Amino acid sequence: MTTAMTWMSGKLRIIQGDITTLEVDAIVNAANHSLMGGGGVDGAIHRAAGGELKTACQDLRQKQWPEGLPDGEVAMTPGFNLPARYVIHTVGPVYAKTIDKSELLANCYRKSLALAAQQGLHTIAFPAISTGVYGYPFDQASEIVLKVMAEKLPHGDLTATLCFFSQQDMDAFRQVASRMGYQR
Ligand code: AR6
Repeated sequence: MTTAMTWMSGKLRIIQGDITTLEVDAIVNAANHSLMGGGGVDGAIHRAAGGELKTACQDLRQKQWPEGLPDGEVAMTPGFNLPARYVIHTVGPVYAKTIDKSELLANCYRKSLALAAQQGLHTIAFPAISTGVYGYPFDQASEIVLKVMAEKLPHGDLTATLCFFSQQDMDAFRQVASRMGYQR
């Protein structure tokens, strides 16, 4: 894992690594509507958390989201075998060139932060939601993330980590932040 970099008075940090190894209050899962697991970071989180996570997700589906978790919504479970205490599951939008889905992606971040704050948590880590299988252009997604963090982090008690799976993504994010004028 490379050294972390921070913005926003240390409240936003970025690292390169595997989100399933992070000892934070909550990690965010880039899930799908079914909440039943999948590939990418979703698959990694389910594997690392163990089978109890799927049972907890089935329970959420039955009791709260019988039609599936909509885009931009969030739902929380324990972290089970993960070092993180909780998993906040969210569904990023599938990218479409002709439809502006930026608010849906922003909502994944906004609502995760709000839920974490509401639960009294202090540390939360996000993967790069929607930028894998769901095809959201990485730079556009990064701009959205930075705007939400700049809007929300100053007002609360939360420290957010953006966990990038590749060094290339981490470098690209850093460039977007500098282009947008964020000072480290
Ligand atoms: N730690 C951190 N980041 C990771 C990890 C990991 N262990 N594994 C992958 N990534 P994706 P999406 C990065 O495709 O685009 C699933 O099948 C990855 O490199 O996981 O929101 C779900 O079930 C990329 O940068 O999520 C949905 O069906 C980022 O995580 C669908 O994929 C997101 O890539 C969701 O697609």
